[in-house]
Amino acid sequence: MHQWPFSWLTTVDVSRDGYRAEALFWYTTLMCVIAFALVTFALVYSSWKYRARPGVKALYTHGTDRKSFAVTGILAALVFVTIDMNLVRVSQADVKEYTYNWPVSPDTVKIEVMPQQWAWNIRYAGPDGIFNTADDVVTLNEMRVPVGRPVMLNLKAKDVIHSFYIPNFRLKHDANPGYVTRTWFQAVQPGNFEIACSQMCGWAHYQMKGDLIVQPEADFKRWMTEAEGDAKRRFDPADKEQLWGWEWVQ
Ligand SMILES: [Cu+2]
Repeated sequence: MHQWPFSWLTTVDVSRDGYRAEALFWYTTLMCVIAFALVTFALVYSSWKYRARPGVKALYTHGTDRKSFAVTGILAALVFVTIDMNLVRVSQADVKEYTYNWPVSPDTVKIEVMPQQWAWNIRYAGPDGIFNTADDVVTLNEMRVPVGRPVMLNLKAKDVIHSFYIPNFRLKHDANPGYVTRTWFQAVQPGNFEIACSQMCGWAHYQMKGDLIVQPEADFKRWMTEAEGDAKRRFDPADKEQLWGWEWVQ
């Protein structure tokens, strides 16, 4: 976990990979601040330097001469190479090392998430390791994960487009009706964190909140064992609605 100079302005980052988004965000922000300061300075300075004075006429230009074109071109190229290209370079590394680098270790926690207007349905495979069976552990607006283990999500919306957002992990991922999207994260410290929907999905969009509870391994195991017992008791073969899960997409 890295801390950035302005991290106190935002929620605490408790993820293994959140620093990637942080780096892109703060780099972009810093560069915009610098560019804004330079442009403002140039504007104020030029207004003062080329102003009308007694005996001197104000200088006006539309910047259509060769020299102005050259200066503008060089500055634009400089901005493009130092800011945009660098962002592409850094984010390409993130894509390679994180975004599509799906966790493959056997201790990966797999969770299916089906948001709907306006709640989060959460599903674990249960003891058989297969999704959409009677022993699945299903919760509402509550996702529990162990600290220090990769968590992989399969997302699919029930009705409209939603977006799974966990600010403390710098992670946002769309959930669409009709097909499965995937993402993953890993927590580095325990605690209770917010799950929010970051896609305007109807009038109660703002109420669409869930809890992400990150627990020490032993606590998580204890909860899971208990939940698996409950799952068996609660399953009602007559209720077809409850099997809303799908075959896991790795
Ligand atoms: Cu939503």
